[in-house]
Order: sequence, then structure tokens, then C-alpha cells
Amino acid sequence: MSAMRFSESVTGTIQDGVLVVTIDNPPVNAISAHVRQGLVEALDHGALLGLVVGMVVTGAGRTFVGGADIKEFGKPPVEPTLPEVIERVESCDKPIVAAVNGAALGGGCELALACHGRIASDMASFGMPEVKLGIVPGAGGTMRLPRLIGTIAAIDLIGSGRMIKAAEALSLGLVDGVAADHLDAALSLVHDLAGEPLRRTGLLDVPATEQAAVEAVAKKVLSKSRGQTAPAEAVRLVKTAAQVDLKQGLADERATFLRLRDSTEAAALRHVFFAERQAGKVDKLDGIAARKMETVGIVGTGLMGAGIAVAALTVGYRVIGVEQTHEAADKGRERIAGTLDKSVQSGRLAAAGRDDCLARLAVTADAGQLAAADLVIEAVFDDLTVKTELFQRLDGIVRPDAILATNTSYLNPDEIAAATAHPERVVGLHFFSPANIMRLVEIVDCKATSPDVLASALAFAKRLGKLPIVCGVTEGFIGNRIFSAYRREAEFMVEDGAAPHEIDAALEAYGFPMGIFAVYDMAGLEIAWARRKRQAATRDPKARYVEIADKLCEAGRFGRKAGRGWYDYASGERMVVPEVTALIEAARAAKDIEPRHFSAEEIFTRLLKAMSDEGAALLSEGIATRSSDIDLVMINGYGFPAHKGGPMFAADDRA
Ligand code: T1G
Repeated sequence: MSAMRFSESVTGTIQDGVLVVTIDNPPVNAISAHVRQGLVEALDHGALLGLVVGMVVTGAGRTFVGGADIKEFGKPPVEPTLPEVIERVESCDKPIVAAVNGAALGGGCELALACHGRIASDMASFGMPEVKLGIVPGAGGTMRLPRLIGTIAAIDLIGSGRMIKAAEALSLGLVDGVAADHLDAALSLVHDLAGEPLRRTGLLDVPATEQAAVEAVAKKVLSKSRGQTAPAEAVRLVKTAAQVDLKQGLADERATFLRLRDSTEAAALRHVFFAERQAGKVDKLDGIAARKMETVGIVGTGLMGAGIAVAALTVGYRVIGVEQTHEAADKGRERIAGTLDKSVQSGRLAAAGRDDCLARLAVTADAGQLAAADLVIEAVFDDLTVKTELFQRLDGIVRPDAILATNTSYLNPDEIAAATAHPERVVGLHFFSPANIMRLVEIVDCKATSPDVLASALAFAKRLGKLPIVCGVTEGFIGNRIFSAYRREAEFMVEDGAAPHEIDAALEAYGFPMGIFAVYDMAGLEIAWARRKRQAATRDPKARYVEIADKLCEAGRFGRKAGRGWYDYASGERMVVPEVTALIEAARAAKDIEPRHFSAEEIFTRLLKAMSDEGAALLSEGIATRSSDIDLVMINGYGFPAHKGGPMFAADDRA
């Protein structure tokens, strides 16, 4: 029988006496209004339902349903709402089975929950990621999921927003089966259910659970949700599922969802969601193909080089690590193997994958082996002479079509590129340590970088699973330049009367995992000190300069590793100590500064302004393409809380 069309994105065919309804709303089968209307149309075809034993709902392509249509949020609701559709599915008098062909997320998972049975393909995944958007499930997820898999598992999934694969879904009881041919299995399940009393998820009782175990999983899940509202609300709702009747629970959930959907936290997280999907798009690269790359050379296998090597090995590249001596090469290989072991221990890499990675790794003192590399990344000491001499050597080793990438944090990649015979093949790849874990990579589009080299660098970063942000050449690129700006502002305030721990407290109250002075101590003060000494001769004598950090270094206070910096760390915890307070007071006195009090509000307002002003300068100079890129850099590289949207979003929101 030819396909029936219920709406622009929902079609049906009758197979083996079952009405198979397919949702086809690219790119992720989001439940837009026309999807909801099509599903109700399919259910309304009573005649058809009279002709068939039941229904199967499935998705076209590789996603089952990627959730409600986030792009519809904030627009006037269009009937039927998703809860109305869910209610129609669950109360249908014929069996409806979900054939979950791919990701069933948010509303997609809720749609599957409302069905009377669920069959997953091997490629299926499930998740309730609403809290990652600053909201809670809004179509029955908090009430139905605990009825199916129990309160503890439901708190874990809904409170964390994590995704699970088909096998875990089966073990939890979220699906009735996993089948390579999930559609056939779903058709069979419809026939098995036909004529039997239907298991309506919403009418099941929530399995009894030990309160202590519930509180333990709630505590664990919420420990990771610093300062956010949605996770706590989601956990509260799941807990109440066992205490209230379905109607009451659904009403509470819907009211909570609508309230949170209009919150600043939700707007910020939606901003981040769409920003991440814009990040890797560069207009000038439309139609430019990336080069095929399978072998990556990495010069320098210290902490950064080893991290980059593991990131590349994990996704299938061959890696050639190069060191200056055989001994250093052996140490580099050990470091990479050790990092791979940690990836296995943390579950980021399957045990079998470790040996496969090592089989694709060579670490050598023979730089000539880089002749086989498609891309060579330098991760050597951040010194201009060292890097330019290395690139000149590489010119005579690598193939003419090989790409050279510098991982420099502060040097000018244009100067490094100018040292080579082919500057057009040089690009910046600024990884953040540890490079195998941190998602952020700043891709520096140098003056001479050719478009296909830039496109290849972007493709490489995406294959590594990184969040690539393209930027122009400026000292510190996007992240470090903004970090320097708000570090300066923080030091101005210390010189004017604020204590470092007051500034750190203001940042941590806003949602940063660690205040700037604690971060400073963690990173170590000596590198910045060395850079300031190099720049002393060219510093603008009229510009305000705070000497406190220099005085700390002169006193041997180099940070956490030295046991003391802005704070003391003798007990392991950071301690405010009189020696630093006295040093700060002396610096103020030397400039006849009468210290004054700063409120937490004033502190954060000034720091946010310093970040957003520098961001605005980066945009006006053309270094950053879009303000949302700046937000992503500060969120993913410098601890800016995602649920505040980033400095540009937050500054707009306060304006
Ligand atoms: N709504 C609208 N657009 C979406 C979307 C969604 N739910 N999900 C993705 N897109 C767009 C995305 O912006 C991009 O657009 C394109 O699809 C490809 O996305 C009632 C209220 C499904 C795992 O949070 O996790 O349901 O850039 O690059 O890598 O309780 O998309 O091409 O223009 O990410 O293959 C809950 C969000 C919603 C899932 C696919 N659902 N999406 O990953 O593609 S709230 C989510 C994802 C909800 C209910 C509540 C991923 C994916 P463009 P992509 P991908």
C-alpha cells in the first residue's frame, strides 16, 4: 500500500497488519508542530486503526526523535502540545510500539515512554538532556521514567542529562528488546500485545525504593550542577512521582517546565547549544575541501604533546612523535601510554582500543620520519627562536603538501610562518591542557594560511571531537587575551583595596569553579612573570601597572606547586596569609593608595565588563568571528559558567 501522508513530516504505511508511522523531520526529527499534528492525524485515522492490529512509531534517518523543537521555545504554543500527543498515544486502545532507530532524546524519549512497548536498534540511544538546556522534561518524563526504570535510575538520567546506549536501556528495563532489525521486532511485538491488556506506563506504580539510596543518587547528581536550578527541580519532580497521582505529577512537571523554559538560565543554555553548532562554520570555507589526513606528526611529547597524541590516536590517526633524543623519545612514549591507560580507566577509551592506539604510535628521535606525516603539530617550548628554527628544519623534511601547525599560546604565529618557505601551509592549533580531555581548540587563521589548510585544521579538530573556534592573530588569541584583561582588572581592584579571596569568592559565587587568583596559583606565576619581564622594555609607561604579582615571585611565591603564591597551601587547602596581605598593603602604600571596600556585586560587575569589553574589541578587530564564539571560549577554556551563557551573553543580559 502506498504511503499515507498525515503531515509534511509524518507518513504511514501498513505492514503486516500494522500501521507503521514514520517521523521524517530533518535534521534530527525534532517534534515540531507539524510532527505533533501528523501523529494525532495518524491516531485519528480510526478507520485505519480499525483495519490494523496496532501501530509502530519510528524515525527516518539515523535519529529516532531528537526532542522537542528547541527553535519553537519562546514562540506561542501551537496545538496539539506534546503532552496532548503523549496522552493520546498512551491511552490508545490498540498497541503502539516505538521502533527506536537512533537517538531518542527529551521529548523523543517521552514519546517512546508513552508507547506500550519499545524495541531499540543497536544504534539507538536514550536520554533526557533537558537540564542541559536549563529546563526539566515537559511531557511526562519525570513521571513515567521512574515508573519504568525506578526512581534511582530516573534521577541519574534526568538529573544528569546523560545519554545511554541500547544495551544499558535494556538492562534498565527502558526497552523490551534490542534487535538488529528493530522494525521487524517491533511489528512482532505489536502482534504479541494485540488483544492483551496494554501496559500503560503512566498507570504503573513507581517501584518502591530505599529513601537513603534515593538521597544518595540525588546528592551525587546534584553535586555536579553548580549553581543551576533545573537539575534540582528535575530531581524533585522524579522523587514526587512516587508520592502523587499521575495527573497531579504531570501538572507540577508542566508548570515547572514552562517556568524554567522562560528563565535566563534556559535562555543562556539554549544560546550555548546553538553557539556550539555555529562555532565551526566559516563562510569563506564554503566549497573548500579539507585535505585527507591520516598521519599526524607531533614534535614534543611533553604534557601537551602527549595529550594531543592521545586525542589523535583515540580517533584513529597514526601518530609519529618526535623528540630530540632517544631517551626523551622513550619517555614520551611512556607518557602517551600512561595517558592512554588513564583514558581506559576513566572509560573514555575501551581496553581493546589501547593496544590498537599503541600499534599506530611511533615515538622517535629521527625527525626524518615526519616525511610520512600529513600534518605536523609542534608542541615544543614556547620560545620564538625554538619554534622558528624547528619550522625551518621541518621545511626540509615534510612533504610539500604537509600542513605545519603551531600550538603556541602567546607567540605570533605569523612570525613563525614567515620563517618557512611555505607560510601558506602554517596554521595555529592552540590546544588547552590536558589536550586529550579539554574540548576547546583555538584555530588560528594566520595571515598567510591558505583556505584549504584552515579547512583541514577545522576538520582535524572536529574529528578529534573538539570544539574548534577560529580566530585571527593577536597576543593570547581570544581566551588568553580576555583572561589577561580581567586578570588586570582584578589586580587593579586588589591594589585599590579588594582582597584576592574576596575577588575569588565573587567569581565562585557567580558560578566559576575557581576564582582567578586560585587559578593563577594553579597555573603558576613564573611564566607570566617571565613574560612581563620580557615586555618591560616596551611597556607603556603611562599605563597602570600593578607590581604585586612580581613581588610575590620575587618572594618565591610561585603558586600552588611551590606551596605558596597568592595563597598558602601548606594544609592542601588555600589559606589567606599575613605575608601576602602585608605585601599587598606595602604595594598600596608605595602608591599612596587609600584602600577601599569592594562589594561582591561591584567586583563581578567590573570583571564581567573587562571580559566583555575585551570581547567587543576582539570582534571589532576581526579577531573573533562572532560574540557567541567568545562565550564558548570562556566557558570551555576558562570556567565561565555555561548556565550564564558566557561573558558576551551575560553582559547583554545585564545591560
Ligand atoms: N530542536 C531543534 N533543532 C535541533 C534540535 C532540537 N531538539 N537538536 C538538534 N537541532 C539542530 C541543531 O541546531 C543543528 O542545526 C542540527 O539540528 C544538527 O544538530 C518536551 C522540552 C540529536 C544528538 O536537547 O543532542 O525535548 O546547525 O549538529 O551532532 O521534555 O543535535 O544544522 O542548523 O547537534 O548529529 C531535548 C539536542 C529538547 C537534544 C544530534 N533534546 N540535540 O547530534 O547534530 S527539549 C535535546 C542533540 C525537550 C521535552 C523537552 C543533537 C543530536 P544546524 P547537531 P548531531
